[in-house]
Amino acid sequence: MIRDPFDIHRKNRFQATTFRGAQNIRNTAAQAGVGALDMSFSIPNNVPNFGAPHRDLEDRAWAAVARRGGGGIINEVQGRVAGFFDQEELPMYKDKPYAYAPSMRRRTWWRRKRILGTIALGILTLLYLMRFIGPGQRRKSTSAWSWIGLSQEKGSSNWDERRQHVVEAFELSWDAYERYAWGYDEYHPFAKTGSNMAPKGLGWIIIDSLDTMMLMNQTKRLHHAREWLSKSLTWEQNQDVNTFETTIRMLGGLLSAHYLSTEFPNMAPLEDDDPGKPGEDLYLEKAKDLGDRLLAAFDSPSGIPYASVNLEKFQGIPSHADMGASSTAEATSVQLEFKYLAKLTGEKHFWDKVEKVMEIVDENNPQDGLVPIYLYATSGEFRGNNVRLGSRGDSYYEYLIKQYLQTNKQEPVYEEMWNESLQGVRKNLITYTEPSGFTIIGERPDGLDGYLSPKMDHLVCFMPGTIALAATGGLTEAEARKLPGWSKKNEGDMRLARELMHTCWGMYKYMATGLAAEITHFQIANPPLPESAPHDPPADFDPDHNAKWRKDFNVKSNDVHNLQRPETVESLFYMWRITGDIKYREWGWEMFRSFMNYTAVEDGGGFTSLSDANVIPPVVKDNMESFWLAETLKYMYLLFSPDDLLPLDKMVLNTEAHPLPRFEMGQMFSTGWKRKPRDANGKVIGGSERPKEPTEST
Ligand code: DMJ
Repeated sequence: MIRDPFDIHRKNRFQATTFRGAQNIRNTAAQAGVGALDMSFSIPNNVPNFGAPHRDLEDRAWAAVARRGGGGIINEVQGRVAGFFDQEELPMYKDKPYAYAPSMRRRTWWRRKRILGTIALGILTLLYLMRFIGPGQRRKSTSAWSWIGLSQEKGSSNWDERRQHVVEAFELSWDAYERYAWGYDEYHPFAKTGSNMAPKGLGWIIIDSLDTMMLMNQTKRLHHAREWLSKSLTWEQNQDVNTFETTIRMLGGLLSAHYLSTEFPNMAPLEDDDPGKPGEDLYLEKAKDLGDRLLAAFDSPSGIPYASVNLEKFQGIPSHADMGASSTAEATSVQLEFKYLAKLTGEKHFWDKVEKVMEIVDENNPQDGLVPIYLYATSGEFRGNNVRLGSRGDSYYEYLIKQYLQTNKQEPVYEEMWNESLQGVRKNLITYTEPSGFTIIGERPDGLDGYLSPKMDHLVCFMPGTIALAATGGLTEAEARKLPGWSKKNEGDMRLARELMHTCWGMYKYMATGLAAEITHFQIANPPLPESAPHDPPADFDPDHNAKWRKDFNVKSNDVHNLQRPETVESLFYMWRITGDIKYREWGWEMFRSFMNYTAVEDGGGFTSLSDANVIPPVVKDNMESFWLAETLKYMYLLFSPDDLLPLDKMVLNTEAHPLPRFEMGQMFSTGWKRKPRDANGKVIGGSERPKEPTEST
């Protein structure tokens, strides 16, 4: 039976029984035996910022501990995967000619140290020799893809089968996590261990995966996850967490699980979440409890959220770096989640707090709609002039258009801001590469009057899909073209989306493993070509290593890691749905094959990030990001699914790929602010009275 998540009667009942404010919930938790923890953790050092690719120190650390491929990376996964976890023994992929012996596995530091001297020479010799062994010689040459039934012929694609192979990859990843690191926040597939980000864990991987399991109809696995949620998950922990990451992954994951399980109860159906059953509102109760705690981050002098929040103390904590400033993208990419929570619970303060952030940002009057990447929670002012659509900037733009869509296009202010920003991107950040003319979105580290840095984080590759989504509102291009409002601007936006998609795909084609680097640099003219310049890049990427197109691309040694990121396949999914061009599906399939080829871990370890994706065999990083399950595999699955699964004109996916419904604002909600009028120079008339933050050089 389909239940209306906005059913007023049910909502009131839910509020009355469950939502009596944070303190009551804490009491309830205490009565239920979910006591507060006294353990204190040194944070936020152990709270990772997964969004920041500019972690040079960490990159060097990875390089220092990295092992050359093989030890855990199988060059090609073989043997059928589906169902093997039902067996007593995990498959060992024994038929793989591993480049690395088990002795290359990660060891305890003291043991490594002790043996390092004696084996260093041997390893170096081995690595040296490996350079002369072609990948083909390290692979089993036949039936390398038998387990996914791959046809090498392009014409014989069976998308249902391909989709099923994505499910198998999910099952392999999940079952490895379940076996080796159940309940932990982080999973290290190579070491086959887990680690926590809070004393009792935050459910980082479990919660981020809930809706993927629903979509893939993983009833048994979902049941286990729910059991963990109901028995082990508590937010009552003396732990600082990153406000944004916890919102998009945990709050977003719980809310989308609530949405899918109520709106589409046939997806991985469970009995205990049926109406009237004890687990009926489990996801929502956990979401509400978490939302109350996270909201403390907004108790700053300006209303801009602090970078972190202590869950138990309901206390916001400024960033320990960046002069205490928050990341702009982080402060402005929590709105979808809190607005939906407000709609579900009827608690308007969730809405008001996150909406206020948008007003403050706009009052700063970002030049050409492009925001510097830091924002002070104290004064509400930007810090520095660094503008980019990569880390710390990215999802500000994404959430402008998605906020417009979430409330069924009833809040034109966000569409206006999106259009202004996209125009600003065209004017200030778009240029073309040399000699082949690929379209890129560069960065302006010294502000819009400074130089254009021709680099793109992989994170920027959310843009092609988001531009297409904004141009059509989630309809297909063919449908949107028939609407009266369709204009030359929409045509231009779709062209830009296609060009950027092509460049993002080039970032994959450039790499030895076929998996994109964290950051790609480009060759451009001096001065950079303007957006209006003619450009005509090759349609195909010639595989010849000396092909001309490769001259336009460059990946630096610090940037060769691949963190299983989703942005490109995310855009491929939108581009496929919106344009219907089969090539986007084919590219997605090729990407999936590369992940299977180069990131699978032996002994049923699942899949891992890479420290170096530009050598074969690759260097492993020994970490599975939660967004591998939440986003990358989900977008693969959606890309190969029929188009009516999660229709794009009915929902929005948050920046962690958690689907949330579009909804009417109704009587209770409205846009609580207006843009200040600008003068002829674009300056806000009657600007903010907030005190000035001391300036510093950045
Ligand atoms: C995800 O957590 C989100 O997509 C976020 O907006 C950016 N970084 C990661 C994935 O790369």
